[in-house]
Amino acid sequence: MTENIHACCSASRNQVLGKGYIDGCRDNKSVQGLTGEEDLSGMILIPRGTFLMGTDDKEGFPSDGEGPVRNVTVSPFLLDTTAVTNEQFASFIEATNYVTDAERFGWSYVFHSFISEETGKKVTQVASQTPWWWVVEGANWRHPEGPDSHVDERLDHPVIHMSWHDADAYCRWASKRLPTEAEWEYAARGGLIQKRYPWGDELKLGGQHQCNIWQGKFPDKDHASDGYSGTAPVKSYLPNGYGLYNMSGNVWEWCQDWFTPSYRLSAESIDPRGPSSGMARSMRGGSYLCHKSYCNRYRVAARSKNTPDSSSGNIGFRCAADIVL
Ligand SMILES: [Ca+2]
Repeated sequence: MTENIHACCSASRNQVLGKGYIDGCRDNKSVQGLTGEEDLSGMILIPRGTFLMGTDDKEGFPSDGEGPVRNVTVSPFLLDTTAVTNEQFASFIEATNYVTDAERFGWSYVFHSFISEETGKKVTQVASQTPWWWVVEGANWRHPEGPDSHVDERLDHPVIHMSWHDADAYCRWASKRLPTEAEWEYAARGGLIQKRYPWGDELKLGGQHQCNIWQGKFPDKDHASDGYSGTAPVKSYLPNGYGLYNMSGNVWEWCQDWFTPSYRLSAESIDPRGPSSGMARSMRGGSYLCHKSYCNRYRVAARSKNTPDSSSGNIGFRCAADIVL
């Protein structure tokens, strides 16, 4: 698989078009181990190790910079066992009165099928390359589908509509940091070697879904046979070998690194931290919108990116931390 269809993952703030563009798209048929015990802060020790990072999988996207497979050594660190939840993020807001980028801009991208009829009537703009992302005024972490929605019933779901700035601010408040891409991938693999997913090479195990992605024809109908349309609680499905939940699917997770497809070719082999500058930050893990027919970036080696001020209803994060000796 060599086609780069990056834009499906999420949209950037600078990709807004008039909503009338949607009508022109509706007829487009091509749119288609050794782990520490979890500590009191919900983190777990990921041990030092050298692993085979990246993939040359035929299902991968070489133009994303997934390959070549190379040896990378990662120092021990702590990682949240789950994505940061709405409940956790609410504590941060209560303590700091932080204003997220979605609130500052006054809008965020919401997937079209989750928008109420009332809110939809007010939508006038969509993302240019991904018209299923509608610009919803008043959409933010607390109101994920717009002003007439609320997270009250989803406190154990991952917080969404997170920009990289928001994720970084939360991490700093919590005396943590975002994981590097190398840390994220090493942890996601859960001790397995060059497997496609955190649990192995097959998408289902014994016919059972292992993650929250899309089933059906994207972007029209999600059959949600994995149990969820939209986000799932952060401890849904079985954890991987390191005790980490939902490293595939559910929500994209911001990483610390700036993104370039070529960095891997010159990266150091011990604790690579990404390029020194860039236009977009890396994201990992895929989301509830990913589907094999369109964007199979719920593989552990898959990569995506977005500008650090962008947010949408499928972007969250989890925190890492250094080990203090
Ligand atoms: Ca699903």
